[in-house]
Formats: sequence, C-alpha cells, structure tokens
Amino acid sequence: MKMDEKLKGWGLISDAFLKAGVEYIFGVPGESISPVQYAVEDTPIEIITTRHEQAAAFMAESYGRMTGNPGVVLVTFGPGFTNTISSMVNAQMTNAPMVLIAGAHGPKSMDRLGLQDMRQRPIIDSIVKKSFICRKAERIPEYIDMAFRTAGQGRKGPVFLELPIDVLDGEVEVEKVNNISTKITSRPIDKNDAVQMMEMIKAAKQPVILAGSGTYYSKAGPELISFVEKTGIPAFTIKMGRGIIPDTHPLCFGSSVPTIPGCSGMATTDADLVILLGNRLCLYNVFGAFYNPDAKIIQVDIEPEEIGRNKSIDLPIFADVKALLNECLNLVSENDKMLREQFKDWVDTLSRTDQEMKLAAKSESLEPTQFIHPGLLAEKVNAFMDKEDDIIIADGGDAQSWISLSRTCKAPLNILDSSLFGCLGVGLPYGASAKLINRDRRVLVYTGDGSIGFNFMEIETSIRKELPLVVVIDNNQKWGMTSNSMQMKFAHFIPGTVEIGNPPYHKAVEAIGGKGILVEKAEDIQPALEQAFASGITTCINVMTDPGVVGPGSKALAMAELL
Ligand SMILES: Cc1ncc(C[n+]2csc(CCOP(=O)(O)OP(=O)(O)O)c2C)c(N)n1
Repeated sequence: MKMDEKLKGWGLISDAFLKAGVEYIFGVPGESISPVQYAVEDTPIEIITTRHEQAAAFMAESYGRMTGNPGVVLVTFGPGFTNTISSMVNAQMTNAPMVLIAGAHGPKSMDRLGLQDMRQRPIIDSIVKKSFICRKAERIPEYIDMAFRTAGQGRKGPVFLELPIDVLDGEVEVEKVNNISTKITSRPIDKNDAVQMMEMIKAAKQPVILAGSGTYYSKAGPELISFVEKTGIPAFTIKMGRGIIPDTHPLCFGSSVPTIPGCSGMATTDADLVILLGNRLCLYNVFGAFYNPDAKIIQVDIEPEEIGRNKSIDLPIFADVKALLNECLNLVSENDKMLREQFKDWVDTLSRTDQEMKLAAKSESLEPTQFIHPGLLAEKVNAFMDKEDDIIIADGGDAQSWISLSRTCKAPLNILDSSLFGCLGVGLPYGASAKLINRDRRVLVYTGDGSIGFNFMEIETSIRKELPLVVVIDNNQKWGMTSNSMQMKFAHFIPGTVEIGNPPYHKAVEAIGGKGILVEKAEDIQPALEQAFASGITTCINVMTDPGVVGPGSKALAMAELL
C-alpha cells in the first residue's frame, strides 16, 4: 500500500486471520473475494486453489476435523457459494470446525440484477452453527474473531461469514477498529458427575464404553486408555473416535457398529451399563434400538442438546470427555484392581465371541470368485497400510463399507470418511488435506468407481500442490450400493440407471500427470500398492472387482430400513 493510501477493510484481514491461527485458505478464486487473497499475499498463510468449491469446502471440513482448529474456505458470491452447500451440510453433521467466507454484493450494488447477486444467508442459516454478515469495514477483525470462536468452541461446527465488496473495499476509520481476540481453554466438568459415574460402574457387572468423535475432539485418548486399563471396562470406538484406543489393545474390540463382525452387537445387547463418551445415538449405533432394555445408560457430551436423543439417559453428563475422565481417574486409583476382577468374566466372554465371529466372517468374505472380491481388496489394503500413522480416506457406498469393516485402527485418523451425511465425493479432497497436514505419512484414498467421479479433477490439485496420494478404486462398474438396494427392495434395478461403464480411470490419471495401474488379479494388488507409494506421485490403482457381490453397507442399510 502507498503511504497516502487510506486503509481499506481488507487490510485488516491478515492480522485477524493470523490471530485466529489460520494456516491455509481453500477455495476457487472469484472477483468478489480477491481482496481477501491479496490480504494474505505476504503472510505465511497459504492459498490452496481447488477445481471445484465443493472440494475446497471438503478440504476445509476435513482439515477442521483432523486438527480440531477451524478450516477456512473462501468462495466468490453466487455459484461459488452455492457449490459449497453439500460440504457445509456434511460439516454440520460431523461437527467440523470450519469457517466459510463468501463475498457478496453490498449496499452499492445489491438487488440491481448484477452478476451473481443472491441472498446467501437464508440458504446457509439452517445449515451452519451461526451465520454473520459484516457490514462495516472497521468491524472486520471483530467478525473474524467471532466466526472462529464460534466454530472452534463448545460443540464445534461450521460458521458462515459474508464479507460484502463494499465492506472489503471500504475505508477504515482506524480509531474505531476493535481488535479483539479470545481463546477459550477451560473444559466444562462437574466433579459430582464423576462421582455418580463411578458409583454406577461399581454397581455394574457388564459395562461397556462406546467412544465417539467427541473423544477425539477433546483429545481424550491417553485418559481413555488409562481409564480402561485401570477399571477393566471393555471399549469400542466409532467415527473420529476410531483408534483413540487401539483395536489391538486387549480391552478394545474395535468398531462399535453392531453389524460389523465381532462382539459389538452382543456387547450392547448384553451390557448392563452403556457409557457413551462423545458419541451421539444415531444410525451408526442403530439409534440404540438393540441395547439391553434393562441397561443403565450414561451419556457424556459437550452439547446438552445431544444428550437423550433417541433414548432416555440414566446419567446425563454435560461435560468435556477429557475433563470427566481425568476426574474419574482421580477416583479410581484405590480400588482399580477390584473393578478389573469384577469385569474379568465379561471381558473373557467378549473376547471369545469376538474371535469366533471374526473368524466366521473372514472365511465368508474370502470365498473365491472369478473377479477380485471387494472384501479381499479391502483386507489386502488394510494389511498393507499397517503403520500406526497410515491414513486411509474412505469414499463410496459399499466400497467405503468394505474398507471400514476391514480396517484395523491403531491410532486416530487410520480411517476417515464423510460420516452421517453419506456424501459421495469426499475422497480426493479429504486425501489432499490429509496429506497437506501430514506430509510424512502415507495417505491412501479408497473409493468406489462412482464416487471418484464427483471430484475427479482434484487429482490435478494433488499433483499441482505436490500432495501425492495413492487412490485405490474398487471398480465394480456401477453405483453398487444403489443397485443393491434397488435389487433388495424392488427385486430388480432399472437397466441403464446404475451401470456407469468402465472408463480407464488409471489412464485418465496418467493423462493429468500422475501414474496409473490396472489390477485384474488379486495377487497384483500388493505389488501395485508398493509401486504406487514408491513412485512419490499421485497414483491411481484401478482394481476390477466383482459386480455381483452385495457389500456390508448395503446389507446394513436394508436392516436399518426395517426398524
Ligand atoms: C452425493 C451423493 N449422491 C448420491 C448418493 C446415493 N448413493 C449412495 S451409495 C451410491 C453408490 C456409490 O457407488 P460407488 O461409489 O461406485 O461405490 P459402490 O457402492 O459401488 O461400492 C449412491 C449413488 C450419495 N450418497 N451421495
């Protein structure tokens, strides 16, 4: 800026962003938001340009989920904004901390049938945790602080901030700027809740812990492991909670999804005490419908609104999971041995059932067919991605369910998917942001052939930004889960509606500048994975799988429909 130039609204942005801890801005450029890009030009903040705003918003959403700090997506007004809607709903469902910033027409130009003019706030209002419009240049820092505080505190979630052109370009009266910034670090907890929880545990014979995403967001992993070890209570994990206590831990039995082979179904039908830690009662636990009706339930959540959804809760605890577990740990140390003894038989029964059920399911999924069995592909990928810090991004219908079912989680982020909104197309954007913030870790995108199509050009983003991904396509040449559900409900699928052909995805990736490998035999899967990771560039492994197999996701959804 020249000396005689007046400070404009956008000149206040970089300081406010840096105070809020912004590292990256994801987006597609557009004239209404160029001033925001210029504002960060000479700062450490990096602008990551994608090929579609949906992908940029998925990158910000997954960044938010993985780091716990708000991801930022910056889009132009009108179509740039509307392209983010699916990702924003996904963020609402995953409670992802993120801030969507869009340009807008201001008082000078709005409502004149100008380019891309529309009312954005009414559309986004029902989706986000809160929406803001900044109407005065001097107030930009205040609004940025508000947006980030709202997104990142309490129950995290997506926030919308509209910065109209007139405000970005408006002259600032410097003495009126209110440069505020607050970071909240305290964690809500009532010690009496911990006392009551321990009393219920002591009265139980067959308790079970189900740890969800809230456990990950509150960074309660070490406390959870220590609590489980001291009390001897068996644990299961779900969603972002997967791996927070390793599946390989003797007291952890993997995913709590009841349809997954193992003892998770039995654990909840037989438990006399269910402890939900940062875990909403939703589709993934079949809304709690199969819990032992006589079981006592404790639900711990940072958001009171979630406690008691779908089921009455005997001990509702409004608290941060980490803070609560710390408090419980203070109470447990003297009589821990006694508790471990108390639950030993229960844990032994679960272990036996778990082994039996997993063995039975394994022999079923590996039965040879003339094509590669999708279950076998998932097992081979899981076995290959065996390092504690390996990341698998799962996308697709049955493809996603096969890899979720097979995945052994030794640490958080061993698997990440779109979660409850079930929005296809997250694979490549989630993969790119996972690699961006974990450059030294292996990142593999596991996707259906339908799902890869939604954001296919993000292959180019990963190559341009040097974020090498290994992309495994479970290619059954159709919208598999949809065709299965049609088949199960109507006894046939309408020809031409679910088949998607067999374009050479691996060659398309090569044409964009990556590497491509076609795999038609099971024995070629592992060498392809080795080559792909050794190449150091984004590689597509296009695996031809059996179109006749009905996956676990299709079966589980059909069961849920019956409820
Ligand atoms: C954005 C979006 N559009 C449509 C759907 C509905 N849908 C659910 S699963 C599925 C099929 C996915 O096919 P593919 O990615 O090839 O995986 P597959 O089930 O064949 O393994 C579809 C279309 C959805 N979940 N999300």
